[in-house]
Amino acid sequence: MAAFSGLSGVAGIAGLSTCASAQTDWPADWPADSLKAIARSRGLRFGSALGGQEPESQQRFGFADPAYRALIARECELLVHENEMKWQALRPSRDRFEFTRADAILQWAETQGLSTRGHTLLWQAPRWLPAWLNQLDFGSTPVKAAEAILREHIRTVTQRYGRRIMSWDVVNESVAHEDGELRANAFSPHLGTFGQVELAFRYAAEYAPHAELVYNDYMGMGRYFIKHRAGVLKLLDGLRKRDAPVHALGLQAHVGTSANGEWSGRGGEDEREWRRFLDEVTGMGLKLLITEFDVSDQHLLADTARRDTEVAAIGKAFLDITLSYRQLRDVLCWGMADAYSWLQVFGPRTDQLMKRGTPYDAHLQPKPLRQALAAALRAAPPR
Ligand code: 9MR
Repeated sequence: MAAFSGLSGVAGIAGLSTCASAQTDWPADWPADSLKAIARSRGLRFGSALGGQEPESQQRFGFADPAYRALIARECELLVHENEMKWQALRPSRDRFEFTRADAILQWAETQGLSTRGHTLLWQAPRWLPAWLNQLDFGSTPVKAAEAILREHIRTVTQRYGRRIMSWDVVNESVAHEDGELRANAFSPHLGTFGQVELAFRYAAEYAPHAELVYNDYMGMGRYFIKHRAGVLKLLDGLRKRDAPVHALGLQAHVGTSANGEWSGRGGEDEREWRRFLDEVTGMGLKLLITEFDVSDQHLLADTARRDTEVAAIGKAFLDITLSYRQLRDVLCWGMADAYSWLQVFGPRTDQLMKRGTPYDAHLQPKPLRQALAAALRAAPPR
């Protein structure tokens, strides 16, 4: 069992990954049917996030590992940049765009025949916007200035990639989890918290008329998300009433258990509430995507076998319900292997064991969660 704790954990995982990197072929004992083939047989598409180096992050990213890239190419037909298309990555300053890292991943995806989703044209929380924007003086005509900055960003990014990106997370996480209200940021005094969302979708439709335009958020099953779900419904309904060009809701699907067992929600009432939510969203004429699936095992017992079984069961319960909606066509994991998962850094386990919330372990060996994904995809009603 690999331990994960800050820098020593990073070194430990690095060692494991060197050993994994020696394998460049698909090992004979890996699953015969790829997840993308299983998904395709049901009219679905399967994919994953992939990240390159991120300055100042403790997280490890798999793009530099040939074995991990081979795994992604084998299992996936969709790809999304984990970080490289965010404002913080693309916009070192107001007057500069930096596309090198985003381009590299996109080019690799294309050589492998993968389609890339774009994430994200506006992440509303100030924490994930660049410091220069958070501190910006919008001048004497602030509404015009704010509109111009948002428009320029969306125009430049979408036009650079054109039809190479056919689906965009236009706006990410506008709704505050705690109270269901929209998040304030540097744009909100000038454009409004709702207004900036609407504008972002209008600009995206103007400059990427070919693309599927998605609102992406992490509201999930369970009581923990009651206000969050209500806030998302209110936002989507508001956008619809104003005829804003929104096509789909991205369900991030970071499922799992919290300390009080409330996070993921399993059991009758939680599942009914989740269906009610999905019914309302699809009732608005919106499509669904699973955009960032993984399972947090932060509060599960240490024993590896039991933990893996529980992780698979939590994941499968969520997938079975959610995949029953034929309006859902795309399923993406937020990373395919534990060594490269954000879960190791955000909310680590108190026993410092590596979290096991993705389909493959740190040696790139498949786990019960991979089987659960395969089974859920197989059981999905055909599209
Ligand atoms: O996994 C991503 C991590 O490497 C970044 O540090 C972080 C901030 O940019 O974002 C993580 O990805 C998030 C995604 O962009 C939006 N939904 C939640 C994801 C996990 O935090």
